Amino acid sequence: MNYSELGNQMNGVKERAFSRGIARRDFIKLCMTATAMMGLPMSMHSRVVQAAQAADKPPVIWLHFQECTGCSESLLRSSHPTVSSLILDLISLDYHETLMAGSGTQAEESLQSSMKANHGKYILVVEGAIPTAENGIFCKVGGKTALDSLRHAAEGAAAILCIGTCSSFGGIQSVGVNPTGAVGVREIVKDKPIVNIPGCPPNPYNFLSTVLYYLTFKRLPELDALNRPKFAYGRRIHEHCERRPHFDAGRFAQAYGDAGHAQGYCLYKLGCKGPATYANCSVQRFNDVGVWPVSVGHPCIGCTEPDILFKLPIAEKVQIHEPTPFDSYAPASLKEKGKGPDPVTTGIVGLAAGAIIGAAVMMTRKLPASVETPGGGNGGGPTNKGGGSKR
Ligand code: FSX
Ligand code: SF4
Ligand code: F3S
Repeated sequence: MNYSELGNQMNGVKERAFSRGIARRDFIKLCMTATAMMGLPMSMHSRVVQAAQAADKPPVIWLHFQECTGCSESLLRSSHPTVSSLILDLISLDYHETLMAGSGTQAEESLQSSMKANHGKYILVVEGAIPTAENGIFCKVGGKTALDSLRHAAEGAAAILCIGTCSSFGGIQSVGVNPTGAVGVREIVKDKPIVNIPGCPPNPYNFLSTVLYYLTFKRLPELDALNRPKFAYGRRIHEHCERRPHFDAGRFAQAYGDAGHAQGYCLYKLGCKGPATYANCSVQRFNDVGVWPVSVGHPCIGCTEPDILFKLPIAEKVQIHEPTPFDSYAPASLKEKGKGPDPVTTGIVGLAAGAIIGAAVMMTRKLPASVETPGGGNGGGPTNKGGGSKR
């Protein structure tokens, strides 16, 4: 599908403004990016758009436990508000402790009535780990322990989305001696489909794409062995890193602020965990300016990996499994001197091996201003059992 065909297709979709004021052009861009992120062909874009416009919004109950609320913050405080706006338009957010206006008894009643009215149909989003030591007394909301609240809410959920590494794997409060016995949802709930969207915090696009996939196909996306959507966590960061040509050429920053660091050399010797971390940060990046830890000179600390984040020292080097580059990488000699490899060239050449994400993201950036799009509500539905397949 070329730009012109896409524009015609979108102009043919019934125009409807989003209640939160998302411009039609932004709506197209978000859906295109999400479609590409999900690894779907661009021809599926219209299906994603239709699902995003459907009238029925799935009820969502969002619980907070042991965490810093950075997951909600990163989603809601983005410099570009359309991702959060779209998410909030796609779902019916019945309960979210940090967003809802009500409090105390009123909030508790809202939670209980939504769970009762939507039993078996709602999506449960969990943010934060669950303390299990001493019957979970270390985290209580509304007089109930997180442990009891999770078990009760999980009972009537169609599926559970764990946003962030805390609810996925236990996160920072679970490391070391773990005095509160903090664990992720998967250690407690065994009989519901669970999707883990780790990251500390995770990229909002990964959450958005998971919700859109669910709305579009009425099932959960394919998952890896850690219940992470393969479309977002199927590859190691190292595979598409803009510093990869330097790694392949043996050019490493040896210390923060040295000449190699300043020139964008590989951060492996500073402890970068990219070679062992499955995530799409190097492709999808964060915020409008498109940064991610490695792009601003900090080694990846493996925040999507249960056995790396806060468990391996930042400076410790991980084992390299693939010392030689794939044929599809941009040659290391591209910028032998100067600032380092061009990230766009590296990203696109690297992605030619299988991902269409980069190309589609570039496409959305080039979308002509004249292409407009509708907005609207959504659809929900039952789910499958998700995944558990190997990476
Ligand atoms: Fe955990 Fe989320 Fe890290 Fe914080 O709430 S994944 S501590 S960024 O924000 O749960
Ligand atoms: Fe990029 Fe880190 Fe791999 Fe170096 S080790 S190429 S900085 S992901
Ligand atoms: Fe986390 Fe590493 Fe990405 S630290 S944000 S997985 S670059």
